[in-house]
Amino acid sequence: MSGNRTFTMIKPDAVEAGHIGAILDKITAAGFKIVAMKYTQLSRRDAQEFYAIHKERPFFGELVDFMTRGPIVAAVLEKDNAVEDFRTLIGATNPAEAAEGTIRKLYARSIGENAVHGSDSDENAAIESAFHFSGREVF
Ligand code: FUP
Repeated sequence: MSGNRTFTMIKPDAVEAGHIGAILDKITAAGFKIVAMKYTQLSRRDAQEFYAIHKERPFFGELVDFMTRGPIVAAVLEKDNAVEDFRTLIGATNPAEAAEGTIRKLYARSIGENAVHGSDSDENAAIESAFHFSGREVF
């Protein structure tokens, strides 16, 4: 089993569509405890830094436009094996390929506007959590 924390964002598409409550329900019903959470909006510089790994990809400009166009919910989640179990709960990046019952299958519109983020490793979970939260904001 790997680490017990991961980082998530409810993305602008899902916030706009009014899905914050339903998505948080799915997350807590799956056994994740919320140990930090905020309603916020990314600046262009924030989004460029957060997604720096994708900066050479053709979709980078659209990704930054999308992630900055409205508010998001950022949260740190705790559960045994958090990173892997949360990736299972959200489903594939492309909602067309996401398993039935996953958050992306239920709420995502497209590969670009895919409702939620989930860290892909323990190392990135720690980096992404520290990007959004100071130590005293995480419980
Ligand atoms: P994931 O880890 O499932 O969030 O997916 P990636 O890290 O591969 O991609 C990060 C974000 O880039 C996705 F959430 C949406 C965007 N993206 C696209 O817009 N097009 C693509 O082909 C791949 C990713």
